[in-house]
Amino acid sequence: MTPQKTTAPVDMIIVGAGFAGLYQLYRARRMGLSVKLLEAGDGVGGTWYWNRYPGARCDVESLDYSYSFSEELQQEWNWSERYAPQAEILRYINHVADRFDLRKDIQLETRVASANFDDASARWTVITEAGERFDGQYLIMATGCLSIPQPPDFKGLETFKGDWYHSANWPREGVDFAGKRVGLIGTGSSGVQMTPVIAEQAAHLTVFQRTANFSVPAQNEPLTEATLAHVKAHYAERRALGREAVTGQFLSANDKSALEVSDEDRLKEFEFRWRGAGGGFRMLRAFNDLMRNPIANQYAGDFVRGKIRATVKDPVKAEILCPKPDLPFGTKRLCVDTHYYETFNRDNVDLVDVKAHPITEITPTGLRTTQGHHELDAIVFATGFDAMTGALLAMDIRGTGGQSLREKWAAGPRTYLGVSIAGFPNLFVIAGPGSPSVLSNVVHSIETHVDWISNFIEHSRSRGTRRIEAEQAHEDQWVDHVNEVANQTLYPVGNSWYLGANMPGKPRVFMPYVAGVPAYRRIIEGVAEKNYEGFAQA
Ligand code: N01
Repeated sequence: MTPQKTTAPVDMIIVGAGFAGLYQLYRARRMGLSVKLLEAGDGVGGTWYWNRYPGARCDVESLDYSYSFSEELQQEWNWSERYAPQAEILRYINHVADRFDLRKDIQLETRVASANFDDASARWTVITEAGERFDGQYLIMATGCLSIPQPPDFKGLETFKGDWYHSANWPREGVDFAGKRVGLIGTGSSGVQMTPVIAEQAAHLTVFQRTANFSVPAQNEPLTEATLAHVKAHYAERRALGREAVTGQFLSANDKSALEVSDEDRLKEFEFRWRGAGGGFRMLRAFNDLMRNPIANQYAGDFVRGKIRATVKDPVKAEILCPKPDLPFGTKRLCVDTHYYETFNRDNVDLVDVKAHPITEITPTGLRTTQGHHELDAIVFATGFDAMTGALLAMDIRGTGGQSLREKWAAGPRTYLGVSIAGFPNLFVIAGPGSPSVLSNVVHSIETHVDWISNFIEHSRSRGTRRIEAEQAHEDQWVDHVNEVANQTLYPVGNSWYLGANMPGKPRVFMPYVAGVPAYRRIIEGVAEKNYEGFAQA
């Protein structure tokens, strides 16, 4: 690759055109900055551009999982369902790009290979895989937490004569499974969402499950005109409630311990959250100690196991689907489904426990486990992502003195406030490790970060400083704090991608900040009020 000539310098380079990158571009423009946004895909949308698998939809309600920065936008857009499908979310993001005339600063089909900070000029040089060079004062990583798919690493895959797909790299034209025998590997959110849909299309579906995860019903439904009108008339209140909710989405949290109520009342609360008026992540807010107290947590786990056994008619399948005691409820990202467990009552759906009988190889005609061979026409991998750090470490990012981010993060990610990295001046990460990020309504967290970063840059420029850099001591304290609060919860017990446990060889560090959105916002606002304490500004 021969580096090409540098394009005209800009104030800000943004990497990624998902929810985060687009809002950062909007804010930077309003601050009068010149901006270039680089995006690997040939369209905007980030996660919602790539993840087009059947059944893909958000698991945070669309009325919350949407931008709040523009009153006009939230008044004019009509979500069709409580949890909008992928295609609708992608239409929304495209609408935002058009409505705010963002496309003129976006360069598509441009994957960043490296970024180098120059100490003398306090500027970043970004080089793309095609060898194009960009020069910017600020570098904003809006690269997403779940954007680098875990490649399927199965012996014999190259010999398979059928077609295979990864959930995060789905053919744009869709896939017709009619008449096919389909194998699905992976039962996280992606696998759980696509199972009922593929089961309806395919002649036969075999789900290969390694770890039984907890899934709760979404209770998805169409949004009526009356509901939309009501929400729009009170949108400011809804957003304000979201800001004060632990996850950035109001889910009527119950501030009681699961241990302080009677068995009957506990069951009533769980039932309420499982059924129509509840649904989705409301279950996690049923009691205030589900993620802290192992007994409270077990009550929730037992409740869901009871539901699985009551739903799945075949007791052998039901037991395989029941999460085991070594996985506390909610410590792997809770799945939110529509008829997932019911699907295993269909005649054309089988379930294979690949923890008990591991996959040994993919063959030309299917897949072999230690127990036998399964004939398949197509294989779907819903095997997840190199989460939170994958996209950042896929690039060769070098800060002061040429230090490499890959080396700095060799033992796990280290940030100050989840937004900045000591030794990497003028670089900000949106909704990255060390922030509430994936434990929250991420669109809310994105807006919080973009607003905070933008205000900081405005503040710095108004004072004539050119360089912003997190101080090492403050970063160390933040990392300790993130670990300390995580260790007060049950989260680190689950072998989840939150910990990097899904990637062979990845360091096990609990990456998101668990103290919740309001607590986090108060911390970063406090830092700003103290002239951005913990940052060197020169
Ligand atoms: O990935 P995952 P995902 N052999 O890592 C299994 C977001 N999301 O794409 O648990 C056999 O959760 C693996 O098994 P195990 C959401 O934040 C949101 O489903 O490692 N199995 C697991 O079952 C979510 O959490 C939505 O034992 C193998 C599965 O593959 C995140 O994205 C929708 C295997 C991977 O599950 C990731 O979800 C979709 C192997 N070699 C995703 N390797 C919304 O609803 C892996 N597995 C918004």
